[in-house]
Amino acid sequence: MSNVSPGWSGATMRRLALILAAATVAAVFAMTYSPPAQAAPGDPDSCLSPVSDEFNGNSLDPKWEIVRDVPSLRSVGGGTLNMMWNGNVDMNGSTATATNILLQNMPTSAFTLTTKIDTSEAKQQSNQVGVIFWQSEGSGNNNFAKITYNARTNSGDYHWAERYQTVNSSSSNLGNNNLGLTAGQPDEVYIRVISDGHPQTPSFQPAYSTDGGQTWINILEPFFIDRSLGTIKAGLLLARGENNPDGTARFDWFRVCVPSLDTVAPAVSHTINPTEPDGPTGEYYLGPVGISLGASDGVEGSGVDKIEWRNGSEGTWNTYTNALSFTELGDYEIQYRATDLAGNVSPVAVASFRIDTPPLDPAAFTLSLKAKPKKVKPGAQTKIGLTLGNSGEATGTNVKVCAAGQKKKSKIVGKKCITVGDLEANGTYQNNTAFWALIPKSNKKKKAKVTVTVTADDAPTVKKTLTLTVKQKKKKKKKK
Ligand SMILES: [Ca+2]
Ligand SMILES: [Ca+2]
Repeated sequence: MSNVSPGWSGATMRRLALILAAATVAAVFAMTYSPPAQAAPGDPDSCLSPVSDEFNGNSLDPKWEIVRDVPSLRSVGGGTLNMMWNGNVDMNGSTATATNILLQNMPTSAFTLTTKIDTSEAKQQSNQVGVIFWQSEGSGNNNFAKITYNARTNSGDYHWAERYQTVNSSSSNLGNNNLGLTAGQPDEVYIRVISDGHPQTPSFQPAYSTDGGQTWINILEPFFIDRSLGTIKAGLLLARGENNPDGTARFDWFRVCVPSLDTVAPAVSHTINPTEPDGPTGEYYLGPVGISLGASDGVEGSGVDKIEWRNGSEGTWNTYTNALSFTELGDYEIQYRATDLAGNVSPVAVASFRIDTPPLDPAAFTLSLKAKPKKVKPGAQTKIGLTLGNSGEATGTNVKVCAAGQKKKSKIVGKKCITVGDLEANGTYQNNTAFWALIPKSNKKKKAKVTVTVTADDAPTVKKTLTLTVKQKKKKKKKK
């Protein structure tokens, strides 16, 4: 295999190894075939093939083929297929003795097979219950694979999940094994197998779940079946009942999902972090805002292929991989949608939010004013300098400073307003010749005021008054 290009996937390598070992089909298939996206479990209404069975009614649907039928050890009732163990029988290597093996032809395209099993009476040592793939039986001609939940102890302490494939009556060198002892013996087990529909040597990835299908644990690597060894049938299996002659395994359903039969789009959802706007008024976010997108195609849907998103109602869609994070100020309308493996696209959903700056603290702006000279004669001018500080947490935006005189007593000459622009948090603005104030000649008073006003977006107005001393001529004392 040393000449194989390094870009080949592990599955291709294993498939090729199987093909070379079997030496039955052209290896070129393995080199040119790119499998479709694999199906995953879903909703019963969405992608069930005709071989699925909910086991309703009181008798086994005649669509099932039965190998070594023992009618007394099987029944349908109470919504389940009830199967009893039958001595020390098995399906492994040259042994093909298990009774009541139920089989149907599997789809030749990609599919996901899932079964739900009540294992509450499957807790004696070596009891095996699960799924079998079956092509043929006979001397040197045993071709099948069992994927089973195996109760390892009578005490209920341990179980394991196992996969044993037999090709031409041998189960050697096929990567067979179990997952090792796992604590406990659950009352309910799901077994699932995903096949990629390869035209010659489809792959089969087994997995099992003991938490109602929430968490799936792969049972070893995928195995491969050579179609040239016979039509691939699959169904249900019990084996190794010698310690549990009265035990029963109950199959709630047997579902085979074919992605092309899925006509139901995934359901989508999002979460936003923080969950509530953290701006002071609770109407907007200060940022950053995290958006996590999710999609579910149900228990027997074909599975979510991708989630896409964009900001706004136009533009190209981005494929979602990780949680999104936004920090820039603005109004957001995050549109998103999900597509399943059958190509069904969900309606567009929207996550809307705004990121904005907080209003400035009323105490954020500090303003000091200085007149030079401080004492001004009527008819003269004085320059007014100012120092503006921003001690708040937020930037002061569009900061503007304006000065106004006092009626008849002072007047601003020249520019009356100064545009400061943005004033950073903990920033200062200084202008020693900000304004010029004129004291009119007509002012006979001793004081004159100048009012300076600071405005900014999202900030309260700050006003400060500077009082000037008017230097009036001293009246000459009349000579007596
Ligand atoms: Ca059922
Ligand atoms: Ca679907």
